Amino acid sequence: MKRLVLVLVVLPALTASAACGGAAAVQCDQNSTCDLNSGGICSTAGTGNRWCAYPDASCPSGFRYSTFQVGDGLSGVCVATGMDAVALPSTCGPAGTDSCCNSPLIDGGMYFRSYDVANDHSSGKLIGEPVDMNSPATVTGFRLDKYEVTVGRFRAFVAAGQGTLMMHPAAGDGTHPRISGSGWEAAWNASLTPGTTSLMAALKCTSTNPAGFATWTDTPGSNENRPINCISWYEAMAFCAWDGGYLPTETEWNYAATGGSQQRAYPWSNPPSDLTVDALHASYADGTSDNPDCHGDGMPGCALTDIVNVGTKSQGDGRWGQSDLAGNLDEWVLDYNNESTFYVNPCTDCAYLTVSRYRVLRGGDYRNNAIFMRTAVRTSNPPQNRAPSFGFRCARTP
Ligand SMILES: [Ca+2]
Ligand SMILES: [Ca+2]
Repeated sequence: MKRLVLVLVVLPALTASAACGGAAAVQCDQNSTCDLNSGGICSTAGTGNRWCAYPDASCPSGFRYSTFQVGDGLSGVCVATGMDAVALPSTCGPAGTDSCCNSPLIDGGMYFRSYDVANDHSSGKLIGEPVDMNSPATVTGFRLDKYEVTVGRFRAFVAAGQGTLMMHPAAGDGTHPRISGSGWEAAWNASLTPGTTSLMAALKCTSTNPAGFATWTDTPGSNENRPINCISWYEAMAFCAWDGGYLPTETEWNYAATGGSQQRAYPWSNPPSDLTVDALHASYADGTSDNPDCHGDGMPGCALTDIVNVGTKSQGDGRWGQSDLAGNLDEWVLDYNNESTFYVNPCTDCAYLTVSRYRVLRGGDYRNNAIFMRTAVRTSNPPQNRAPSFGFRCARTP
C-alpha cells in the first residue's frame, strides 16, 4: 500500500503554536467538517492526524491539503494517491465504527476450487451439478478487503477524476503480484467512459434493469456505506489499481469464501458442512429471478435497501473476517471465464487470462436464491456490462 512519507519538523514546545497570525492546526473528524469548499474530504496523514483537503486536478490524487489550519507540514501539499491518503471516516461494519478500508490477511494454503464438504449434489460450479475435487489450487497468503467497495470509497475515486478515458490507469497498473502480464492494458482505455460526467451518468445504471437500484448518488447521501454497483469490470480494475491493490483472482476469491482447506459450504459455515442460511447471514432472496423476494432489509419485496450497508450481516463473515462474500452484490474478479473447462489446471496462484467474452463474478447477490450463496457457485458477464447486482472488492499484498 502506498504510504505518505513525511518530513517531521520537531519544534521546541514553546514555539509549537503557529506564528505570524496563522491559525492553529485543527484536525477534522469527517468529510462534512471540511466545508470551506465543495468536495472537501477529511484525509488521514501518515502521522494518523486528519486534515481537510479539497479537489485539485493538478494533484495526481485529485486532492490538495488546505492551507488553513493544516499541520504536519502538509499545508497546501498534494494528498498522496490511493485510499491510504484519501481516508474515510470509520463508519463500516455492524457497529458503523470500522474502517471501510479494512483488509484482513488470509493465510495461504491448498484447497479445491468449487468444492465444499457438504457435497449435497446441487451446488457445483454450475447450479444443479455436484461438486468435485478435480480442481486443486495453491494460494499464497494475501489480503482481501473485508468489505465490498462502498459508494463513499468510490466517491473519492470519482472526485479524483479517475476511472475515465481522461484519467485511465497506466499500462501495467493493478498487476497481480504473482501473475505477470495481469495488469491494465492500454487497449482497455477505450472501455472507460470519456470523463467524470459520463461516468457519474453511467453509475446510475439507467440502461439496465431494474431501474432505481443504483447506489451511486452525485452528492453524498444515505448510500455512502452501501456497496457501489453498476460498475463495469474495467472500473473495478481501475479502482483497485488506484487504491494500491488489485482485483482478486477467482481462485483467491473462492479460497477466501470457502475458508481454504476447510471447504465451507457457505462462507460462515462452521462446521464447514453446516447449511444454515438466513437473513442474518446474507442479503439474498427467495422466489424466482423474475419475481424475487429480497431479504436484505427485512421487508417484503425488493428495494434498494435490500443492498445493505457493508458488513451489517456480520454473522455471515468468512473464516478470515471478510463480510458479504455471499450475497449483497456479485463481485467481479480478475479472470476471464473459460467457457469450456472452467478452471486452469494445475494452479499455483493462477488466473485464466486468455481473452474470452466474459469475466467471472462470484458470490451471488441480493436478488439470488440461497443456492447462489454457496461458495462453489460461479457466474460471468461481459466486462463492459453494468447491473445493480454487480460490485467488487480489492486484494492486496500482505
Ligand atoms: Ca426486501
Ligand atoms: Ca458479495
